Amino acid sequence: MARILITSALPYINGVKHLGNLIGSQLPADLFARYNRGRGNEVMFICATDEHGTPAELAAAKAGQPVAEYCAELHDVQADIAKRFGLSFDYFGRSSSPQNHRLTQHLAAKLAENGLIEEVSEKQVYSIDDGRFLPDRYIEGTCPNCGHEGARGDQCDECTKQLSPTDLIDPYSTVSGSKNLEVRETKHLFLRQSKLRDVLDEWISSKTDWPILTTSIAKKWLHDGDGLRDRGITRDLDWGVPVPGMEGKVFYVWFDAPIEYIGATAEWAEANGLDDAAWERWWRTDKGADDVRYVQFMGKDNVPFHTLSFPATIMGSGEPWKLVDYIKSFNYLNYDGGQFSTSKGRGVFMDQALSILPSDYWRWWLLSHAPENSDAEFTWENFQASVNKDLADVLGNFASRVTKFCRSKFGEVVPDGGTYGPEEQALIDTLDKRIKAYNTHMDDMEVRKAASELRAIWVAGNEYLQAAAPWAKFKDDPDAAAAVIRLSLNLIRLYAVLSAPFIPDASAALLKAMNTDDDSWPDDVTQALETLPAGHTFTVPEVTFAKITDDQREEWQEKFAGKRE
Ligand code: B3M
Ligand code: ZN
Repeated sequence: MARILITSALPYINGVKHLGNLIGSQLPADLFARYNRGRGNEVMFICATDEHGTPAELAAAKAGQPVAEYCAELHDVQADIAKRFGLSFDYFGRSSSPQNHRLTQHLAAKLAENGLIEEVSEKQVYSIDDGRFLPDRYIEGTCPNCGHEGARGDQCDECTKQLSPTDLIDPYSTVSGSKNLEVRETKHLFLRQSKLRDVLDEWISSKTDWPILTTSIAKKWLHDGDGLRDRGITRDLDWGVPVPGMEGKVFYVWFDAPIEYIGATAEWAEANGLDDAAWERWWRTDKGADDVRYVQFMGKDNVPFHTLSFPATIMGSGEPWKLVDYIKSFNYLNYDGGQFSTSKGRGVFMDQALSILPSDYWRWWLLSHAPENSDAEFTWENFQASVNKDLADVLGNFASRVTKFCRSKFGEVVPDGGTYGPEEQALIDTLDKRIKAYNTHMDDMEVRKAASELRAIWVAGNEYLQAAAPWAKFKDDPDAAAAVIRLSLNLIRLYAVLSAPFIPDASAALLKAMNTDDDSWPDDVTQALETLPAGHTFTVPEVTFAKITDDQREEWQEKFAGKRE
């Protein structure tokens, strides 16, 4: 049994996330967690809300709430929606937790001990009217690089140039709109990443099994321009992990957020009444984590921090913390010819998706169209066609035809009689080959290839049923019909087990209809197809997947075209 540690990029606390965020990290991470549990591996699946930084403070201010209250409320909202999407985290933590505060301050102290923290006096924009410094998203102005108005203090979304607040032309405070600003000296801590450039470069170069998307982004940051620069890790903000000895300063959100992967595991231990050893065995190679395989899931824009800054923090601490073994990064999902956008409220958001269809519909479409090697496009036409075909016409139809025919001829019981012939053996051989391919794609986190193999496994059953035609056999040879149905009922159970990582609710419903809790993974197909013996009772499942109608598709296309209400 392997030990698999899985973390998904932490969603920012501000607001409900859209489907593009979901498929970019949490959902594929859940697929991998469920698959590994299904294979009998020990899994620790961690995520949390990313609660610090200007996104949190600005959103709380907009909501007219104290930021701590806002974060507590939105954490619960996001946790509830994640649950309803079947995201099976072992723990969904909060980066504002005491555990993360402790760990962040501890690691910063270790970095300082090892000479990797430097106090730098730098110029920051101060708003006289707001009585505060304006870091990152507290200030906007015209981009000096491309002239885009509304560039942020940390980045211009138009030309993606990394900016500092003092770079902006004609800046204004996003808190009050005031232009009554001045540049003042302020002291900040810098992580001396440049001193770790070579060891990071060597580490990245050793990751020969990583997707090119991941390593190419890391190499770009390591070698472009003046290479990996020292990075400010503190901010003049009130909300965040306080910097010991520096009044009015907190750690930069991207310094503490990845540390929350560890923090949330410590939160999990506390929530389960376990001691530190319970979480340290996942994160400390001197305390049992040396045999752990650690896999991270994220969107490509998060790759730089996960391949450079966070490893720099871990390596620079000089302590035996677990480093990531594999990073699975994703491109973007676009929406109906444009971009999903949280700030512009464009696209389908997780709560809205669940209000119109069960999560399995979304899980299946998003995973089988995951933006792995290139951006992907959500269109309502494609969504309707894929779901209706794959889920309703193939999987759902197979389960319905087999169970209803059996009920009409033999009752709701696995029929006895008949033996398997060459057709059955041919099907078993096909399934054996395809299940082995499915396992390989899942082990390799090749999400689309795995989905395509699973769909082919469903199709194989339908083609077998069509060819075996038990309804025709029954007239002259009921025993032969019984053998086909007995195998097909067992195939429904097998489909439920294999499909669970993708569509957990439908899989559970099919297992329940088959009146079994045997969800053992099919290492031996012949044996797996004998799990439900003759005489085993079952019930005809409800309609597993109702089709999406054209009217529904048109209504939803209209409803989600514009700004989120
Ligand atoms: N909160 C997600 C984002 O950039 C960011 C990920 C943190 S993972 C430690 O949208
Ligand atoms: Zn620009």
